[in-house]
Amino acid sequence: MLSLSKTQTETFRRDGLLILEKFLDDATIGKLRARYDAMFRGEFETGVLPDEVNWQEGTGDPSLTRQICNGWKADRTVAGVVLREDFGRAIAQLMDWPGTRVMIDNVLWKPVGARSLGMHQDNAYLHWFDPGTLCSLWMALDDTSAEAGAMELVRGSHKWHHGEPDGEFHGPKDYRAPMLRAAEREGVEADIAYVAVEKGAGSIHHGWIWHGSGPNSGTVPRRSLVLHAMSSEARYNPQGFGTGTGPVYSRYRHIADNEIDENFFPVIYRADGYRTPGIDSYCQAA
Ligand SMILES: O=C(O)CCC(=O)C(=O)O
Repeated sequence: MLSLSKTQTETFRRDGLLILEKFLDDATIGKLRARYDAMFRGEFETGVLPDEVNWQEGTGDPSLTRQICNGWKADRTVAGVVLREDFGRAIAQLMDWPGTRVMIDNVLWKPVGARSLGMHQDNAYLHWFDPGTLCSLWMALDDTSAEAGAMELVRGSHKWHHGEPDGEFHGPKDYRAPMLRAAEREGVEADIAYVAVEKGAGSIHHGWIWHGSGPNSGTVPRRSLVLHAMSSEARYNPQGFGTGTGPVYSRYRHIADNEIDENFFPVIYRADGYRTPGIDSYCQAA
């Protein structure tokens, strides 16, 4: 059960991030790892394809981080973690939201020798919904270290200029360059927090926090699962459909209104006790 103290909430509001102690048990981690093997082989348990499949065995570039987005739609073991109510409650508490919806999950696997992930601000890609802000829970499925390409979060950078997408995400030569340009513009030194934690631990970051990670020069893979959440109140903003990740995720729009359909972006927690109907039985079927 993930539950955050008042002090952690205050720290999050000041720094835009929290490093968390272990909150996922080893049995769950073992099951997730087995599902990662299957998904990157192209085996999708529910028969539904994830929204983005950026890497598959046999065709994927071995020097890149393997990535699948919205694995919860394809695999109920992943769904059982991503759709947890306590995760939604913790995020709503930090962001002062009435509730929490899943915007996207990331199934990530950075093997030994893989290149970096470019530093970016998540919200820069999200003009297609309003309020276009995320809060993300990053879960380590392996012990992580700076050497093995741990995620790097820049403390306080959620209060910097809100920029536009800048640079490559997968395997850029200089993964910190866009963030360093932003720091120079602010006239500050970047204060980097490494998410160097044991498996089952992780971090939470605000959608305007600069983050990314270096190459995996260690001896173990770095697998992780990320829940990127938006407010339960979020609505589509059609003016942003053509920008950032809009072209992918606006395909679930209603023709008649700007409601975001819960079947594709489920409400996992709301202060009045509401959760999207069916998600608990969907997860239990795993
Ligand atoms: O795992 C990483 O290094 C970066 C992941 C990321 O961009 C995110 O969780 O928002």
